Amino acid sequence: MEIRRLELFYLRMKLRDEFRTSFGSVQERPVVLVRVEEKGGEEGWGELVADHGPWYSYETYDTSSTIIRNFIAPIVLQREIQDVYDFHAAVSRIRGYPMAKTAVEEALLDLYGRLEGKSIADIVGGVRKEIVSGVSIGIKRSIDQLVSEVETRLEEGYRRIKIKIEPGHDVEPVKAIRDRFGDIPLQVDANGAYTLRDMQVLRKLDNYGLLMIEQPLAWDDLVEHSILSRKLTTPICLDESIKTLGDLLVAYKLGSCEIVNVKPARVGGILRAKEILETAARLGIGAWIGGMLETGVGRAFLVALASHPAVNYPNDISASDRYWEEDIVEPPWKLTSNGTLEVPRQKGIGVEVRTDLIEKSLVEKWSATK
Ligand code: OSB
Ligand code: MG
Repeated sequence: MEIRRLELFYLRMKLRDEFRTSFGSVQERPVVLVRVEEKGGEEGWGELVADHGPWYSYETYDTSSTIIRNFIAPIVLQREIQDVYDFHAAVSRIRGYPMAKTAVEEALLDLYGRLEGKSIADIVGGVRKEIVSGVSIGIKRSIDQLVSEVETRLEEGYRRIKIKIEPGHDVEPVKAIRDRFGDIPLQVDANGAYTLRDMQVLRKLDNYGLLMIEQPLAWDDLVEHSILSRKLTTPICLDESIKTLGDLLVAYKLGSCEIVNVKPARVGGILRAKEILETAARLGIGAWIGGMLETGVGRAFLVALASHPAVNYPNDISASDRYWEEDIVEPPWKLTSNGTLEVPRQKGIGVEVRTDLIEKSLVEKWSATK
């Protein structure tokens, strides 16, 4: 693949509702889309999911897009990238910045798929026709508001509910949801907000038959999670703590988690995510695909990964209208009557990128040519 142009589109997209986690709140997401174009004119699209601030990880849309501009784009434009494995080898000199690498890798994969007539699901070894869609619900102003949102999402057909928790907002909301909706598939995500000193609360949460507790302890910890995991019956799922395949192997040896939330942007790419899925399956670790409030572009890659046979829990991949008034892809991602999303089999990401809508939210554009 001879890439002749790499472009970044900086957009500002308003979320339909505020999304609050233990590490902060988002109302408007800075979206950076990557477009690559090869010498024959074919294109590929990817998405940078880094947020305004270094809260979920150290990456921000600003620092990571600078890494793309100054270091990744020159690599892609100056040497011939044979395939996406070649891209990974070439960018391995850059330490860290998995979100920046993922954004460009996605664009190259989409391009490769379009050139070869393969879907992203084909490329990652996906086998399912549809994937199970769960929904992630942020921290609300009141328990009533939360319960009413859960009701709406269940009516829409979502197959599993995840709520965000933090100290002071944990047992009470879980109890309220159980009291109102009974034994629905329910899990919680703390984004690292607790410590082992919070055992009392964590033990209480353990009594609610949750599918899992996601990232209860520090974002970079594996040891304390292994201690906690021995004290709880609810499975521990790790998100932030698993940044590489090596982390997953250490977590396995230590017994830090029973389940892993696989996000391509956190582990440095779609192919890295595929490796982690395959290893999780081999080790008997449960797996599902997480999200980062993606637009329809990033969502396409999540759907493709979720069609992998190693995925055995519902995913944080909701329909476009859960976050966006108007998504930037056609067709937008739609929930089926089964609470699933269909896996496209057309070449590349399988949805059209609406450049007219990109223009509407565009703040800045950057491009580099060979
Ligand atoms: O921890 O899974 C998380 C969103 C932004 C940052 C971190 C997380 C999330 C979500 C939302 O939970 C998942 C989604 O619907 O995209
Ligand atoms: Mg999480």
